Amino acid sequence: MPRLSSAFTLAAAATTATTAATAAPEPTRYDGHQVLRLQFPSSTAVLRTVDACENTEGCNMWDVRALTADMSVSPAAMGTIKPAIYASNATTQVWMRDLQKVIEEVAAMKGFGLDPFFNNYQRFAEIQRKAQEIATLNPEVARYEPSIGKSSQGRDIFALYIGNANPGTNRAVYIQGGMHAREWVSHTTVMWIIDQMVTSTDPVVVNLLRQMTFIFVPMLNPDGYEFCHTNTRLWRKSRNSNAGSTCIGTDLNRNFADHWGGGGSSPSACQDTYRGTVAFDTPEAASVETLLMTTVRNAGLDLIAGIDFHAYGQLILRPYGWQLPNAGTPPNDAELKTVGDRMRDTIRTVSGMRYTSEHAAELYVAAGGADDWFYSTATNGKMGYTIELRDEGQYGFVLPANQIIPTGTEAYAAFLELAKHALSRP
Ligand code: 0X9
Ligand code: ZN
Repeated sequence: MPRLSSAFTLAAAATTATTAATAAPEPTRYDGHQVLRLQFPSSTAVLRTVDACENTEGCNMWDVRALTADMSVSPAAMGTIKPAIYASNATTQVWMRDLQKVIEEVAAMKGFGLDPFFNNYQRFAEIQRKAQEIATLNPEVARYEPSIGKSSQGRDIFALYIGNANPGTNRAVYIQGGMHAREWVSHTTVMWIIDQMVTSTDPVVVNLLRQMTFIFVPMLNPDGYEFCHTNTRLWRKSRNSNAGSTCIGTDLNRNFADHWGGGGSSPSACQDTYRGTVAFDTPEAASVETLLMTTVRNAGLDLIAGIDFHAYGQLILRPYGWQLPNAGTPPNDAELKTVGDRMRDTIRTVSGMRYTSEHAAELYVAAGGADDWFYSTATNGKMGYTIELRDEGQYGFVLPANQIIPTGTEAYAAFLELAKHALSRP
């Protein structure tokens, strides 16, 4: 199957990526924006149309695959995008006719779980409060770390350490969510995994907590997340200002120090895949570097794996993300594939949902990602994954809150497979 090999950059829709720091905080509306799934006859046709979207105000790339692309298009942008779609011989499915209406409808689709926290998407302060509460209620297994660093707007990036203070081994696993602001189910999933682990009576989980340390950062990009709530639902990046540009933010998943600056990362501050001026020039990504390279190591912990939760697409992605597998795979690709496939199979058993297990670059090449850095550097060649959670595009980034618990439940099962492997691997 043809694969996208050249770099793509998610669109800098004027409404989402070029808002100046000083602009009045008018919430972005998406009235009449259509969300399209395009099916292309060739990968060059995909790239041409992605290009057209990127260069058109009001067009926003949601997802790109080998022969499909999802994008939202404003009524004004349609005049430019339609001819580009026809020229590329793509077939079009309209997944949403009016994104604004969908956002409003979805706001009413709350969950029905016992804990109201997981029945809706909560704001930063509430998620922070909940993380503190979990540590307070479970002092024997959990410790709240108020700040591993501050975001560019000064919010604390909090962490939770879970496991025995006196572990049977010094092995550790790192789990993060919320790097991309609009991928709200990634924040909730990390919180769900924490909540399930600390309350579990399952001997397997109790043993994992006795033997290992788990370090969770549920919200790596608090500024972007809050901005989604107050202004622009589809915001992706962080919220730092950029020297010499009026455009805001960095794609934190292009800001890590593994093949930084390579394919699929943009040098332009106005793009949604802007990589920053140098690796770790964002306080958010730098806080992960300090946590894993200094704090965790100084604590004598041996990091075995890092997982980075995202949405959407239902994918278990393993390294490399910076180069295609035909150009080379990690020396322990067989191990990474075995565990990735196991996570996929577990999800299918637990919820019936279909996830795909593959190399990250098979989705598209994108360098400077956290997963590659977890793999190569933070774990020194052991394990790194990106998990793209629900759904397959039906709601995409605006996944209804009644899917928070089902998504968390399947991801928790997958995570336990990785945790068990991290404990038992030689
Ligand atoms: O592009 C990304 O950062 C991830 N997809 S998302 O739609 N959540 O933005 C995929 C990252 C996969 N990993 C690497 N390419 N390293
Ligand atoms: Zn993401």
